[in-house]
Amino acid sequence: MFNFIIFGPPGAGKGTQAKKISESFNLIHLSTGELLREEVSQQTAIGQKAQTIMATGGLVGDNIVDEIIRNKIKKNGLSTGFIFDGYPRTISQALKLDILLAPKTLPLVLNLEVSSEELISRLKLRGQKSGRADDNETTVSNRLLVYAQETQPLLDFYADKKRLISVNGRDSIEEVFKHLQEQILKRQ
Ligand code: B4P
Repeated sequence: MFNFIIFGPPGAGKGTQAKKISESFNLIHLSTGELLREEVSQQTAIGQKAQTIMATGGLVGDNIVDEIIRNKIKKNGLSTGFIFDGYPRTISQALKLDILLAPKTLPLVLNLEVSSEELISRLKLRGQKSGRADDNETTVSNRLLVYAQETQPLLDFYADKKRLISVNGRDSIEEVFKHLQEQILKRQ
């Protein structure tokens, strides 16, 4: 059984690819962005805390996100693999995830590489189509900044542990998926 993390900056295509990978390899797709948006739409206590942070492009507190993930892992058990999407986003979250998973099932990281110009244009387009509140120009530039400061350091963290695989995320959705599939199959 294998676990994977789909990794990359905002708009890299994590959600898009995680959905395809989960269907193709029978993995449970856990997107912290999606789970947090659900909390916001239901206006739970967590959702109320997360709402303003997400709208400004910041990161929701580690404790909140770790708790959400811990509950989901507990509920599903470890017998089916997971694809974690948008999690971990900080070193603290990454350390916590390694503790939650059994040593032999530590996740491999699939990193999508996309230029900032491409990310901005994709998110602008998505903002126009879906109306997602955090896909406006001001929030997107803050999300990219937060990514560079808080999340990008995870690339070295996982590279040092020999658990990082990088793929060109600028190609078409199907091309990117094909390259990810090849990488996953090599390891199964
Ligand atoms: P997320 O929901 O994770 O948002 P994202 O990074 O923008 O999504 P993604 O990279 O999945 O982009 P997508 O596939 O949709 O997070 C939202 C917010 O939640 C964060 O800002 C933060 O506040 C909070 N949060 C989430 N997780 C957290 C955590 N662990 N800790 C703290 N806070 C957390 O792709 C984007 C667009 O590009 C789509 O429109 C898609 O159609 C298009 N696209 C995708 N691939 C393409 C390709 N190959 N070519 C052309 N277009 C493509």
